[in-house]
Parts: sequence; C-alpha cells; structure tokens
Amino acid sequence: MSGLILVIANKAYSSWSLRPWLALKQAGAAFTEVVIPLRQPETAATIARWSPAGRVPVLRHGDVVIWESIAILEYVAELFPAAHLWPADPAARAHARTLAAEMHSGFMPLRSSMNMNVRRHWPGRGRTPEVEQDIERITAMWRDCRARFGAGGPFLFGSFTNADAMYAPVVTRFKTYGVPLDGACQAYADAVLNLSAMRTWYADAESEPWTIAAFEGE
Ligand SMILES: N[C@@H](CCC(=O)N[C@@H](CS)C(=O)NCC(=O)O)C(=O)O
Repeated sequence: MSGLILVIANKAYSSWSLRPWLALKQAGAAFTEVVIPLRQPETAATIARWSPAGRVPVLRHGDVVIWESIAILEYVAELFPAAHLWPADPAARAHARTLAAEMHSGFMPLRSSMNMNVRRHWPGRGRTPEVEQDIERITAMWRDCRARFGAGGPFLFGSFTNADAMYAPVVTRFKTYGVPLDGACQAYADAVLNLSAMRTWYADAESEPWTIAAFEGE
C-alpha cells in the first residue's frame, strides 16, 4: 500500500496524532509522515493546506482526505484487514468501537487537566475530583475488557486493536502524571508502552526542537 500521507502535530504533545500513527505502525503500513508543529505563526496556514477542518491528524490517500482520528482508524482497518485492527467477533468488535467512541467524545476533565506531554514526569499533578472519576471509569473499562476479551494477548481485546490506539495517549498520561494503577491495568499500560512503535514515538518526541510553554505547565 503506497501513497499514504499522515499529517500530525508535535509528538511530544499531540494525543490525537498518536492514535492513527500507532494504528498505521501496528498495521505495518508504509506511510509518509508530515509533522506540523503547533502554536507557530504559520501553523494554521500549513494545516489548511492539508485539511479544511484546520486540525490534525489528517490522512491523505490520493484524493481521499480523512480528518477525524476515529475515521482514520476505520479507514486503516479497512486498508489493512490482515492487521485485525478491530476484533473479529461481532460482540467484541461492537464493544471495542464503543470504547473508542467514548474516548473520542469524552473524558474532558482528564484531557484538559492532564495534557499529553511524553517528555515530562509530573506525578500527582492535575488530579481534580473530576479527573479521578475519569481515571476510575477508564481503568474499570480496561479491567473489564482484559477479563472478558483479553485472553489472547496483553491488549484490551488480546491482540492490538484500534481500541488500544485510542487509549494509548491515556496510557502516556498515566505515566507522565504518575497515576497509580492496579496490577491488571499496569500490565496493560506496560504492554502499550513497550510496543516498538511507542518507543519510537517517545524517542522522536525527545528529539523535537519545539517547546510550547502552555503544554509545559508554565
Ligand atoms: N476531533 C479531532 C481532534 C483533532 C485535534 O484537536 N487536533 C489538534 C492537535 S492535537 C489540532 O489540530 N489543533 C490545531 C491547532 O492547535 O492549531 C480528531 O479526532 O482528530
């Protein structure tokens, strides 16, 4: 499969970018990566050249333009069926899509109080009561998935799926903010963090030249 271009933002900070990037990597896809740094004078104009929505990630594939992360994940799953980015069983697949949708539309307290920053370690920061509720809800879903669907491997549905791609930025937040996890959730988080692609993402983020004060707790 050639001609895929994924346009993303800073690997240090962009949770939405990580999701489709990780799915493409896990699918073994060859793709060109374009990184547009956020909060620069030319950021909006540069993103506009790729997408009318003014946000990244964007996947371009010939004339096809997809600008919502969850729609990109669906397209990648269709392009690479052998990667099994959704569970084969209909009930498990529906459950995985439900988790993905809940992540896409929810957890605003967690997302706003614990911005993604894979270069930092701030244990205990950002833990408002609303964030605690989000953490409770997410870890309960992870435990439930691992118990019901996870027998075939270390991920939510056993082998890696788009549900894991959706929650990968949450895993990085739990690491950055030192959120204590029980054994099952920590094992799941470690499985995500130990993916070769995740190590690459962290290494790439470390070598990025840009620092945005608003995302550095300053
Ligand atoms: N709903 C979108 C959200 C994408 C989004 O918010 N992207 C941010 C970067 S993480 C963005 O492009 N911001 C543009 C800017 O700050 O100029 C998705 O799921 O892809």
